[in-house]
Amino acid sequence: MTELLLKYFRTKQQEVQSEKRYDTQCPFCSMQCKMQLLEQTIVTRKKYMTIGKDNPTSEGRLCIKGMNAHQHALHKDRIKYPLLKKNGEFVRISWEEALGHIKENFTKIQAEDGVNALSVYGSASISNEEAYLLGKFARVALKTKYIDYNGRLCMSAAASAASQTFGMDRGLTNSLSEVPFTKCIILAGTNIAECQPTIMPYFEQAKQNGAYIIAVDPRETATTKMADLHLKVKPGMDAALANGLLKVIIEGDLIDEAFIRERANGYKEVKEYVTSLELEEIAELTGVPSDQIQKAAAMFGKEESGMIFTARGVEQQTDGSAAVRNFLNILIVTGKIGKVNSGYGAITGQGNGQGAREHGQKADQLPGYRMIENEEHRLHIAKIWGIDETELPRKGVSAYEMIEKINEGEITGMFLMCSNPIVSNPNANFVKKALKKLKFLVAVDMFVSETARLADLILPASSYLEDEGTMTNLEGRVTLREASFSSPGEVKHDWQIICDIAKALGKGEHFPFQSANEIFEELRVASRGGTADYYGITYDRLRKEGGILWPCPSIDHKGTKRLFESSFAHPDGKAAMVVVNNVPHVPKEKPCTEFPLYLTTGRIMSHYLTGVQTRKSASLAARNFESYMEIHPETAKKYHISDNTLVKIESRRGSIVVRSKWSATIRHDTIFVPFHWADSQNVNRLVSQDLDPTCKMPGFKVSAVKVHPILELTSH
Ligand SMILES: Nc1nc2c(c(=O)[nH]1)N[C@H]1C(S)=C(S)[C@@H](COP(=O)(O)OP(=O)(O)OC[C@H]3O[C@@H](n4cnc5c(=O)[nH]c(N)nc54)[C@H](O)[C@@H]3O)O[C@H]1N2
Ligand SMILES: Nc1nc2c(c(=O)[nH]1)N[C@H]1C(S)=C(S)[C@@H](COP(=O)(O)OP(=O)(O)OC[C@H]3O[C@@H](n4cnc5c(=O)[nH]c(N)nc54)[C@H](O)[C@@H]3O)O[C@H]1N2
Ligand code: SF4
Ligand SMILES: [Mo]
Repeated sequence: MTELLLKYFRTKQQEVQSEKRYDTQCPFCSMQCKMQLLEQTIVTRKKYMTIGKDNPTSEGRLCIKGMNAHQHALHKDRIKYPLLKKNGEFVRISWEEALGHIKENFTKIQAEDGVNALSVYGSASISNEEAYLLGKFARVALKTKYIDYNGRLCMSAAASAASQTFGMDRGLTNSLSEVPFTKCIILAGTNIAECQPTIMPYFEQAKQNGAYIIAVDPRETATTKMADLHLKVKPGMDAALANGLLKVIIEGDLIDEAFIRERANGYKEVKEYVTSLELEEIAELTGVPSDQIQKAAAMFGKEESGMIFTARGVEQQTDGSAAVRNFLNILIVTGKIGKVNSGYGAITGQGNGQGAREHGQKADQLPGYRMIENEEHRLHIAKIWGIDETELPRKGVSAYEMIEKINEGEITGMFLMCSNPIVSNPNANFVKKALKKLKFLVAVDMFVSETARLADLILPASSYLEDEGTMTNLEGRVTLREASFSSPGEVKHDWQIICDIAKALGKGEHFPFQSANEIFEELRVASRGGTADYYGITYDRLRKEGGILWPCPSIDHKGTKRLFESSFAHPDGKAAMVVVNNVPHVPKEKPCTEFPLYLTTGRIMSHYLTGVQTRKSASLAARNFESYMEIHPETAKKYHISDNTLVKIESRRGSIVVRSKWSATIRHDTIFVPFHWADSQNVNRLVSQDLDPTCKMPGFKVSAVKVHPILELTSH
């Protein structure tokens, strides 16, 4: 395929004056496909194309987003200079002026409203070096406890579940190379075919090798089509479904008794609870017929090996972390973890969704997956940062809770790097109103995103083509993203911006870095001895070895492909099973007379997150230029909605207008809307602010809504 494309690219070879190649990695999902940008100069014009490069994870494959990523990076709308809002308009200013404004406003806010009145909102789309530095910047340069990041909306449920059950959280417990050889796979709330397309051959090979695949999703997707059995669960009922599977496995004696005895705590309580449940009640609760629950449990239980993968369908729930823990219970009772071809995978989302949750951007975290409330951890990091432990702030609050604190006036300034929270946070109307109350908002972005539009100052950041650094992919494999393309205008790397601001605030001595590698050298040492130990990883090694799976505690350590082979990461070495109640602690919104349908949200192949980047790409935007609502034709008829017509969707929080798309394969009681569009198509205007009490994940996947056709409304 790549060869064919190259041939096409080179048809007018005689006219080509020069060709350059730039090594990089895709800026989008957690596969972190390695790629190259080809640049040809033809007379006075430059022509670009992106091709895949071989590597152990994506093996040279690219999906359409990767192939077209250069279209946004090279787009004319890139911000090239610092922009200051004056009388409602953005005007170009110099970096010196921008830093002066930041110093003046940050100092004033902290003097007037207290040190914690400044907040930092980070991202899992920045490199490990930048994520590490942002955490250090908040604690050392700003001295604020308020820092959190967009990964809170993404990986927090899976991360908290794995930490609680296994004692540590790395997305995949096994490397992808084992997937083709496993015998049974559960794909729960994950649409890998559209969200990590280059992963698919691992699963297709498994199927060819005879694996039985079970998918759990309220609608049919390109992923569920691959499955042998599709459990069309009612949105939000995965925890109860897992109880059903556990009940059949335990009562059918499909358990691994020796494994449970030697390697786990809490089995007795789980057994007691699930055996007290009625399978028919679970079928009723989950909408999955009991014979299908029995079949899925029997297939998973009887095979010698098996893997369970979860993603945001299970996790973005107000009981997301408990639901994941219940799927982990299934792995433990069947002994399918810590073994060859058996294990768990939380399919990571963003490019650095793994690494960015390990090095201190989270409200309660320090580098190396250390905890900010742990005295030993505080001492270790304070020493490396050259400050007294007492100067290190304590833990702050989660992303959405920071926005609540802005609304309450406790936080009055924000430094936002690489995220678009008014589109991505739940209860979007409220979020916009709250952010408008800030005295000073700085947004660091490549574009004037919907959130950057509200900022007082926008700082221009470099793209994946320009910014070197390490990213940790969904396997837990640390990779080095090379970058040699030069940045446009006065654009700077995120890490340079952080260092420059620290310097302007008089904290330059703690931020003397001249390259990403220098930051990585400090990160290595900071992570040493922590759960996510990167000490043995160096840029040299990454260049030679093409990626290393953490933990990697010493230079001569090969990295860790499979976790938990002899023990789990809790002090007693055992996994902690937990009883997960069918009825969650935080009640979920249920359809009622006024709001009769479930709304669930998610992604489509051609767009990425809030769409700021992919909506700029002509090729990607052409595939889907507007949002839509997937609805069952029978449900649509009930509400007088024809196919391909504009509809208004309303919840208790707000309303949006999108186009209808009939689909006979979605549940009758559920509609689906992707979240890649903003303003009147921003589906987060509908989603509730309720959070999972354990990990503070919003419930993006369940809201109660009503739908009306626009035409019928206006004809009244
Ligand atoms: N094309 C594309 N790829 C992406 C992204 C993107 O925006 N676009 N984003 C990246 C990021 S950051 C992330 S986090 C990942 C997300 O990857 P996924 O989690 O796979 O993506 P989603 O579409 O959010 O949700 C997955 C599936 O969950 C289903 N679902 C909805 N509600 C429920 C439920 O209650 N239970 C169950 N079992 N399933 C449910 C949806 O129908 C959907 O098919 O993708 C990454 N890759
Ligand atoms: N309803 C609903 N809402 C959801 C979800 C859902 O499934 N349903 N999923 C949630 C999930 S999983 C996620 S991950 C979040 C993501 O939510 P966001 O973080 O808000 O999404 P992005 O669109 O990635 O925003 C990134 C911004 O940073 C800019 N940017 C890109 N690269 C760089 C860079 O290198 N440096 C800088 N400084 N800026 C850069 C982009 O232009 C863009 O404006 O959304 C969440 N929201
Ligand atoms: S979006 Fe994901 S699968 Fe597609 S090319 Fe980029 S990293 Fe690879
Ligand atoms: Mo995500």
